[in-house]
Amino acid sequence: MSITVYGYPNTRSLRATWMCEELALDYQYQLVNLVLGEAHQQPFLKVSAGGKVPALVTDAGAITESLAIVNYLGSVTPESNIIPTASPFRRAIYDQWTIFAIAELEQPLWTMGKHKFVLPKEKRVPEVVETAQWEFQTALKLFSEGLGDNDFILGNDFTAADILLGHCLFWGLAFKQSIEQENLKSYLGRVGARPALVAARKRESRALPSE
Ligand SMILES: N[C@@H](CCC(=O)N[C@@H](CS)C(=O)NCC(=O)O)C(=O)O
Repeated sequence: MSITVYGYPNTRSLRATWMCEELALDYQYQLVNLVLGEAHQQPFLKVSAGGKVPALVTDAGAITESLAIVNYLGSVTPESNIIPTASPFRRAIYDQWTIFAIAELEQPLWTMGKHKFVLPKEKRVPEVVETAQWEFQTALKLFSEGLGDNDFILGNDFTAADILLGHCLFWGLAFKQSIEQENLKSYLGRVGARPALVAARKRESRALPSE
C-alpha cells in the first residue's frame, strides 16, 4: 500500500507520522508549508478540502482528521495491536480516551491558541484564555486519575490512545501550561522517549526548507 502523510512540523500531523513510525510503515512525507500558505492552495485543497494537516493518502483515497488517520492506520495493521480489536469493551475504553484527548484536552489548548494567535485579531476574545487554562487543568486531573499507576492509558501496553494523549501533553507544555501530577510527569518521560516519536519529529523537521 502506498502511504503519504501531508504535514508540517509542530502540528497535529505529528500524530500521523508518530503512528506510521510506531507501525514501522514505509511512508512518504509531504511537507505542506503552512507558513507559505500552501494549505489553502491547490494541489493540497484536493487532498484536504478544509486546508488542514494532517492528511493521509493511500491507495484507498484521502483521509483528514488526525484521529481518523490514526485509527485507519491501526485498522489496516491489526497484527500490531496498537488499537484494541479483540474485546469490544477494551475498544470502547480506547475510544473513550481518544475522544477525551480531542474533546477535553485538546479543546482548551486549541481555544487558547485560537484566541491568542490563530483567529483574525477582531475575532479574538482574550478573556476566554483563562477559562481554557482552567479547563485544561480540570482535564489533566481526570487524565491523571484514569492513568493511575499504569504505564500507559490502557494498562501496560502502549496504544494509539497514548499518541493522542501524549501529543496533547506536549502541546500543553509548549503552551507553558503546568503539569503537576507525578504520574503524568513520568508518563511524559515514558512516551517522550519512544523511538518512534523521536523518528517522527526528525522526519517532519528534515522536510523543512533549509534557510
Ligand atoms: N481536527 C483536525 C485539526 C487539524 C488542524 O487544525 N490542523 C492545523 C495544524 S495543527 C492546520 O492545518 N492549520 C492550517 C490552517 O488552518 O490554515 C485534526 O485533528 O486533524
